[in-house]
Amino acid sequence: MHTVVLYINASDTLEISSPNYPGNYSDYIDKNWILHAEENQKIYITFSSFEADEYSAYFSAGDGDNIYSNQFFNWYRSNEPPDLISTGNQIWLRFSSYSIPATSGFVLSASSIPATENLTCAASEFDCGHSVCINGSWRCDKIYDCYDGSDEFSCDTTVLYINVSDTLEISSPNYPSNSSDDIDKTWILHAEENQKIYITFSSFEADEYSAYFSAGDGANLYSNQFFEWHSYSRWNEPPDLISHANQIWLRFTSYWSSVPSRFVLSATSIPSTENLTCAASEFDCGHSVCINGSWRCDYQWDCYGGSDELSCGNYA
Ligand SMILES: [Ca+2]
Ligand SMILES: [Ca+2]
Repeated sequence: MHTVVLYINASDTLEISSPNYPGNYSDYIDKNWILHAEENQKIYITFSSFEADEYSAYFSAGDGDNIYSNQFFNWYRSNEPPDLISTGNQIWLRFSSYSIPATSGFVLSASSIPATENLTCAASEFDCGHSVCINGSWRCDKIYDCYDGSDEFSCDTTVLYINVSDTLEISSPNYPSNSSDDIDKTWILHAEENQKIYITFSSFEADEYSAYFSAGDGANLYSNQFFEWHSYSRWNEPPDLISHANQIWLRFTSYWSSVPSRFVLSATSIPSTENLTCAASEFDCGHSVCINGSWRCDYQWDCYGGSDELSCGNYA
């Protein structure tokens, strides 16, 4: 690893380019820059050129002077990267290549700006957070542009309402056929006040590499997650679930369509006073999730967070 440390005076701009620019960068580069501005300044990065093959190079950045810590950006598309702005007065940049390239790499400018300045995304842009604004047309294009992937979140979402005591049936896309290999589908279920949502699977088939199912409380996808299912040999036996309040989100992703990846579940609105109590033969994952007791301490994570594999002595 080759690291260059640079200092930028207030209002100054430095130009940084990939090794050998404008010639092609070579393979197996791992070059880092750590930029320091003065107190009460931030560092503003803007690219004037970026040509990197997605399979041959990778650009990343983060706050502070610890490479790999506080990362907020990565880029491996061969199109124009957005402007970046540090949170404090230090930023690290990294450019690595890992195969024979046919492209020239990048040129960027790093400017020291007052810490009071921020980037605000335009209406035509998507806000990745951390003052990173991408082209709005890159939202839901099945390519992850934001570091946290948020530009691809909630692109295929169905919102459903369940009346008191009613049951809805939800199945994977194309059921009973297998899901295609690029599904990322979410459902947000709402019950009435003082109700909860009870989920029970009547069918679940998937290979551990072909699909992933997760669930959480509330209507904010990816928040308050309490369940995931991708166990090695247990695809057909997910436990029942119950929400804490009157909303739950469910997510199903499918990566590989040549093996079965499909399910059917029922979602029922039940009084909020009801709970699941695990039987003596079951292990209690918490949050009313009860798994087969024989799955305790068997080296596979079945509970979300892996509580069934804690205190087993297996990893002592
Ligand atoms: Ca995208
Ligand atoms: Ca287990």
